[in-house]
Amino acid sequence: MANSIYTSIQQRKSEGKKSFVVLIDPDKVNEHSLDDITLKALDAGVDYFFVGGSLMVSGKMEHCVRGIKERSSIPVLLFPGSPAQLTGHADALLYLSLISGRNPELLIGQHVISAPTVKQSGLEVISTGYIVIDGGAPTTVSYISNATPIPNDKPDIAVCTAMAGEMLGMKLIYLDAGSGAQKPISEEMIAAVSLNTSLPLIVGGGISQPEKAYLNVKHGADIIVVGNSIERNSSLIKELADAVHQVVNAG
Ligand code: 1GP
Repeated sequence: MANSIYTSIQQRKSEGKKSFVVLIDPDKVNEHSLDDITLKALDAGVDYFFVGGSLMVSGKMEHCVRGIKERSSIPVLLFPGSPAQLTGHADALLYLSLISGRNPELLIGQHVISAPTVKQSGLEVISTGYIVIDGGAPTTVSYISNATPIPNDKPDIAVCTAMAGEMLGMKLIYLDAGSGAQKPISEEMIAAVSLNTSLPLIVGGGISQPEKAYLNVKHGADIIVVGNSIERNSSLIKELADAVHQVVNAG
């Protein structure tokens, strides 16, 4: 199992480069919108696609991943809400453990059940400490996970959770306010987590403005993920990617 995607993420971080990710929910796209999003993503220099969601009703995961791969060379990482969303057609799997929650199924239970399938898939597996922050109102992830999100005004809890994830050997930290969050994660919380861990830091949930994406990377996020706003207006892809890519840190 090659390590090429994670190596590229680490390399970009060590060079101070910021990455922009378009999140695709297979329930929300069709052939036409996939054409549109992949074209715009290629034009904007999008770094990765994430594909998945906390709840998927269509069962179109594999079809969607293949559709993206046929249309672009941008790496595709699975961001699965459950083991049912696994497909070997992607380039890598964010192997998420919901370390902000206390639901044992999402900390380790589903991993045990899916471990043989994951191993056989040949996917590059990237162990990810998944930290859900209160986005101002219940989101699909906060409801489905049956786990309390971290209050958005408690950066210390997020910091300690991320530190624990790093010391447990996780390779990425993902701070998520949940898809369509009313309130994206504060720059204060992003800065605190970034200062206290050395892992690449992914931030997503409720980001709709290029200015917010810019501020997030300025405050230490390495990878910005946007889904909902792009589903509503795909022209945002270029503005968001440009806002993220304009920030380069000194390593
Ligand atoms: C959700 O972080 C992602 O898990 C992206 O959120 O859909 O609100 O952009 P949005």
